[in-house]
Amino acid sequence: MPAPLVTPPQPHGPVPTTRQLQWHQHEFYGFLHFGVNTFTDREWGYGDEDPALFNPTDFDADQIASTAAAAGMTGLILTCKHHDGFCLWPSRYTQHSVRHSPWKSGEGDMVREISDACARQGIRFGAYLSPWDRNHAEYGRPQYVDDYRKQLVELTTEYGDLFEVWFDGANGGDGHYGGANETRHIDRRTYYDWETTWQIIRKHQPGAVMFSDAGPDVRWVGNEKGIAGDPCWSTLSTKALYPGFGGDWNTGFEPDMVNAWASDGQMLNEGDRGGEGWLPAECDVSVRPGWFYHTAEDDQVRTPEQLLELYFHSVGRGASFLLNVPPDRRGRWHERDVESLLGFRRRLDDIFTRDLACEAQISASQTRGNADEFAPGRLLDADPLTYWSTDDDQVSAEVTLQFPSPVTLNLIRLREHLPLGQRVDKFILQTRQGDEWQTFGQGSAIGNCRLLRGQTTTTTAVRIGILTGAACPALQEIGIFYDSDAAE
Ligand code: FUL
Repeated sequence: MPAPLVTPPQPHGPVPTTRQLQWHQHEFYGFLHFGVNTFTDREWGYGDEDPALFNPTDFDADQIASTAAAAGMTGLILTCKHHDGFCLWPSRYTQHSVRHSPWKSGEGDMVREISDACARQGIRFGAYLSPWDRNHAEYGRPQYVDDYRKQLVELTTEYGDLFEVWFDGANGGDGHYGGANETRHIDRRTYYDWETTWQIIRKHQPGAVMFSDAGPDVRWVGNEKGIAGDPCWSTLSTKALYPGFGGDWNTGFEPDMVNAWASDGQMLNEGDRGGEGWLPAECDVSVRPGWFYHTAEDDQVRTPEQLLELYFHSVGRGASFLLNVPPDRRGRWHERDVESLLGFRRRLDDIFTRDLACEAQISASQTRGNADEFAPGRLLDADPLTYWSTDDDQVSAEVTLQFPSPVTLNLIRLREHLPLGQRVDKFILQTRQGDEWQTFGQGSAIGNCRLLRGQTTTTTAVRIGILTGAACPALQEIGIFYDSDAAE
């Protein structure tokens, strides 16, 4: 007789869509701010810049993409158009583009070159298309929205698969606007009609997530410092961001981004346990003070150690780490930035290559239906489809790892099985010291990834206690590491 089938736990609360689940695996990827600002030394172009200014002297998409891959980035998001309106591809819907620059005699297409180089390096490509366009004569009127959508169609149909489409929130105000040189205000609630605009991406790039301050797929973390809240829930009270919305959250569509702007930064930073939507956070931050390259900032590049801190504060709290590394006037990543990126990657490798958990005997206070498919060994099999779980009424539970000989550790990683939602509220990590259990660390919220650093400890056993939760735990992974540099 075959053993009776043990049913998996029911999902708790909101759960990620397939595209969000795939995005969660990306964790660390790069941002490329490149355009006329690179050549004018500005952060926000006015829109009247001469396209002739754009002329990288030694552009090398492979230098950028191969360094990104070597640094552990899983993708690159390019500012195809920033607020100044200059398009890095020869868009049919503006004159303000690479077509009118001396670079490759107007025959160049930077979006093509970067997306192709990403494909060659086995990393993903994403597009940033600024809704605000300070060059476009029709900005503020219906014609511009039409052109904006056509540009989105170009980007989503002519450059292969995108993993993310990025909409920044800056909008309105003064600009060149085809020579009008005036201030134009838009009604944020209605002007872009985002619901219609987003359908373009859903239609042509169903696998791509869309980022804006409040989604629909990925939310802003509420600051540009690269720091997620502790805890940082992937769920959010989208109704608080969009009061009055009566739609269906499951479609992932929201009516507009307006209330996100007026929203509580803390809510974006920490999320909301009990929120109705799955809306995970992305931490965007630059490796330098500015988003665009400025020679004057060459000695202000973040160090590998600072990047590692950002990693712990973003990926380590269940969010993603979007690190901007701006190409310089040559059209390459500057040597100092490359050095930092590769140094950061070496640190990650040093820390994460040896997972001590794999050397332990693992047991649990309870296993769901005593079934092998939910056994604690699933925490160590590196398979994202498997997890340890307990019976429905066993919300508090614990897992113990027993080592054959003492190990030294100072970092523990936990992952929840996201298709079943965020279930754990509070957990504690302990190490065995003689006859006692000592607290190594504790926290609330696990989600995609939770990294907990603690005192360097030598021990023969580690215990993960799930103290409270909204439903029985479904833990996907535990990793135990030793960062020798942190121990010094
Ligand atoms: C903001 C923009 O205004 C900045 O220039 C930069 O692109 C940043 C990532 O997003 O909204």
